[in-house]
Amino acid sequence: MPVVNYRLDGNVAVIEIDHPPVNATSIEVREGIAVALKDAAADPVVEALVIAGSRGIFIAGADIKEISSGISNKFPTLRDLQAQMEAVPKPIVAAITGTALGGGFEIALTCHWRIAAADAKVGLPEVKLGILPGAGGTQRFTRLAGPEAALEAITSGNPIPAKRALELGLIDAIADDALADAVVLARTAAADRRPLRLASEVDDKIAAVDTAIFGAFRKKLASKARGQLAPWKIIDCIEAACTRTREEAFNFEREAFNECRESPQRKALIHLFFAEREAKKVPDLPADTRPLPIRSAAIVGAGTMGGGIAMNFANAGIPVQLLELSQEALDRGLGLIQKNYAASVKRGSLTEAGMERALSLIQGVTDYDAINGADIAIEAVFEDMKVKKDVFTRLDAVCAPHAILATNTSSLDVDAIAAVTQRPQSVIGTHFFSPANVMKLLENVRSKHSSPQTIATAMSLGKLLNKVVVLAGNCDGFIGNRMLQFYSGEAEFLLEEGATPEQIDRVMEGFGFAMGPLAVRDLAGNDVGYSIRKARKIPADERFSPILQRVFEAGRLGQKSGKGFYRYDGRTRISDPEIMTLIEGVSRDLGIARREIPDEEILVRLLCPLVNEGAKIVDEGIAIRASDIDIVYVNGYGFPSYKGGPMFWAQDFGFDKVIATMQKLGATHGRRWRPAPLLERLAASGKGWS
Ligand code: T1G
Repeated sequence: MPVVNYRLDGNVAVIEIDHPPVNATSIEVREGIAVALKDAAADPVVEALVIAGSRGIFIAGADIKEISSGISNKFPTLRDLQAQMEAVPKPIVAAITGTALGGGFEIALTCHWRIAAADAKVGLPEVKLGILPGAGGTQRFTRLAGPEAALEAITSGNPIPAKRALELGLIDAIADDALADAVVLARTAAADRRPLRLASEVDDKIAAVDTAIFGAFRKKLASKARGQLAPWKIIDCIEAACTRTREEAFNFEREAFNECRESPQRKALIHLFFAEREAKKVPDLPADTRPLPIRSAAIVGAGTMGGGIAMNFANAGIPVQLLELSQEALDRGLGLIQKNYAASVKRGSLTEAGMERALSLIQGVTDYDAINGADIAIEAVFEDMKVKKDVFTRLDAVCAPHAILATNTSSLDVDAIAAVTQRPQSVIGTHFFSPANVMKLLENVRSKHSSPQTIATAMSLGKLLNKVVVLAGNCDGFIGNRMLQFYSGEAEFLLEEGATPEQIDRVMEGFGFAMGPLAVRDLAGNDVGYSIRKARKIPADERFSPILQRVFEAGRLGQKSGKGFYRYDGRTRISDPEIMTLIEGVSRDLGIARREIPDEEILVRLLCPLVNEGAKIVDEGIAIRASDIDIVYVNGYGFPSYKGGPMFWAQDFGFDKVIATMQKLGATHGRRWRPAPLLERLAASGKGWS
């Protein structure tokens, strides 16, 4: 099947890309466009051209697989096509439907004019892949829309709705039928001999730019883009568009693109791009499994988690009931939801109308009978098995027979919860991360009873609620929290041996974590951490450090009590000599001679246990694939995305080095810390995770 179709509509040549699923510009597509452009340029009948995409999408960009393989560099590259387009002495109009992203939008920007459907979106998301627009995108976008708009749009990589694109001058019109209108515009431009408008020659928005905006933007981006390469290179390219000659600036972008493409960050982010899509796939579900449509939801528990989960459904336009037995608790929960929305409106990320619409979809109720119409009921009550079993007994009695009953538990046994119902096949874990209305990760947990439809429905919440979904098997801590106990446990062992909270957190934040493990402890609450720790069953030959218990018993609960592993002024952490007295007391009680611990040792001893437990989780089938674990850690635990996740990091670091580290830790900490058999098998075979 040809991936590029060519036809004449009167004197207009229509070049239509037809390369499922998203019309990515693979080598075949690029070759097809090159031939079509040549034919159209040479054909005297053809007086104008239109470029369009089939199946409701323009072009989603370069073929990402080709960036990794290097085929995107093969002639004709996107830049070769653009040179060919700019040499055609006939009007070329882009008909944009669906999405025009990355190289796709760069092709559209090289056309003389652009017409988009009202619901179309354009954008340059390359930064999300650790690269930057490599086909003139930083230049043409800046020339048409100005540097301020370019800085925001290209460093965020977010899609731009057609209406906003029109306001910015990135497209020329919005049409009900973009293709038909593009043909008319092309034909008219030819008939009127309209001067051909090349974005690469437009310069009114790059003249006399106050270059101070670039320094200011770098300052604004400092914390968000910490440790990354592409965002900073993008700013440099946009600055070049405003301060260098056209040729110099285009060449500057090319060099910057090549530098980003060769970086390990591009490999890590493209790994995550495909991993996120793989994670949605559950191989053992029958191919004909269809998710249950979710037209309404009920959330039991109006605390922080329950309220956040309810907001997800309201934001997706799905009516949701929030159940609390006490009116006072319900009012508190609804008040918190209102406050969260108001904060978004204040930040400008939500309109007043949007807030009103979302709030109108959330109904507070205090009676279980009120939720008998929900398609899914999600329990988000106190993390106690008895309480959860009571809730599920009641849900089972009142909810519609088809309804899915989900628990938001972060580590309790989903099989045990399902067992109290008459419908265990409809029970599943849907572990949201706090704050649930912000965090992208949804860790679904299948019980041994969960039916294929129940699993498929939970996985469909990803698209429905704009979440990144992963499916875990049922075990203590599922994927994320099961691994976390080794990461935070090792942090405390390092404190016993001589490290300080400041050093450990500095090392891990320097690696790229949003927060170091001790700062996270203080954020989550050391009372919460200690109660989870007390519930954990560990082998007799193992121990946890007593540090967490002592911190808890000293009333150092973390941010909520003003001190934990640090003292707090609001959310600002301040070193506290008292905590070192406590830690040194533990070292003394254990007879450990404290020593200087190198940063590198801290980094390796914290990451390897994560990887090791992750390998066991894959080996046991709790995670379907290693890349799912990367998705969990990047989207739920602040692991730096540009490092690809713990399992991706380990392949680069070396399985043999992970094994050596775990042999050492296993010798002192006990059986569960010894090297995972899967790691040893892979190291022996020289293979990667998959
Ligand atoms: N290349 C290859 N495969 C792609 C792809 C791409 N650009 N985009 C999507 N796919 C696959 C994806 O892996 C999945 O495969 C299927 O298509 C459906 O994707 C020079 C160099 C377009 C908004 O970053 O944002 O241009 O799992 O599940 O939810 O400057 O896909 O079915 O086997 O995401 O409807 C820049 C990336 C590239 C856009 C559609 N472009 N794609 O979302 O479907 S770099 C991007 C998306 C570049 C130039 C540079 C989304 C979408 P499978 P999906 P969706």
